[in-house]
Amino acid sequence: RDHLNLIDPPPALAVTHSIEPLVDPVFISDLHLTPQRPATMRRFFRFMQADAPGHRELVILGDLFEFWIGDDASLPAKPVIDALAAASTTGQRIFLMHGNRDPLLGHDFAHAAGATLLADPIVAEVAGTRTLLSHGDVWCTSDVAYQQFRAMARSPEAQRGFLAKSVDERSAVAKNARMVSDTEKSLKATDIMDVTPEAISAALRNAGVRRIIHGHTHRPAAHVIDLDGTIAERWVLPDWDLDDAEPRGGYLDFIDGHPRLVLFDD
Ligand code: LP5
Ligand code: MN
Repeated sequence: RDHLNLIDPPPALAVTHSIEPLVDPVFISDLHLTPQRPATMRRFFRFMQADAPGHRELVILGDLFEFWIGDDASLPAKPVIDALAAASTTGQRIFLMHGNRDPLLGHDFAHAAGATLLADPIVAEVAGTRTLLSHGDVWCTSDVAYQQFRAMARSPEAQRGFLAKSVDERSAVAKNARMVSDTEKSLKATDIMDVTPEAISAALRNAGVRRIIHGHTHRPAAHVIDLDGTIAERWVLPDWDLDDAEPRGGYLDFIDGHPRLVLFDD
């Protein structure tokens, strides 16, 4: 295994940049799965049994886990990996994008789960429409401190360095980073933690598409945008927390080619 880790590309480089059309996908993101949130865990397993199987593809747009410190420390996630692997065995295609909490999800995880790691952002044909998919954090361009952290966390060199540390050491660093992040967020104005209209317009123009689907901001919505006199859409996925005082979660799928945002009411 140690030998494999030396020759595997770091997660930042292990991603796929182009995929076959998604015919009837369901999208989720920001589940932040951890044994510390058992109701959220249970809802994920129920989703995998009851909601996901009706779809040809499952697309996870980042932050599946509360945090991920490397595939060699994946034991606590075994039930999650098994649920994904079971779905992929039935023929469902599973796609996984990195989030800011789990940029270290790697080849071993993807292989065990039967999933394909996606570049962020990526353009794909989704239910008949060319669509730009992203976790969404890259478009939070007003959050300068975060963008600096992001550049570091996504760099192959920093990832190699972090993965070379012991599991205990990585775990301590990650827990500390989570605490720092929660403190910093409480001090930031909420609007700097959203995507900026400039970044979204530029991304749409760049990709030559009129539809975006992303997560990260935890502000589920369907936005209509005026892009150079044409109409574009931005669909935002909800985060999941069924253990919170305000339980929430949900997914996005398609009815006759039209996106539909489903928010859990239980
Ligand atoms: O995650 P969330 O929702 O709290 O807030 C995010 C931004 N914060 C982060 C930090 C993550 O939570 C930390 C996760 C740990 C992952 C472990 C593996 C990583 C390995 C990297 C390998 C090289 O993403 C937050 C945004 C918010 O979204 C809204 O967009 O505002 O940004 C910050 O809080 C960033 C801070 O301003 C500065 C950075 C804090 C971390 C500093 C710790 C240094 C140790 C880093 C080593 C891992
Ligand atoms: Mn996120």
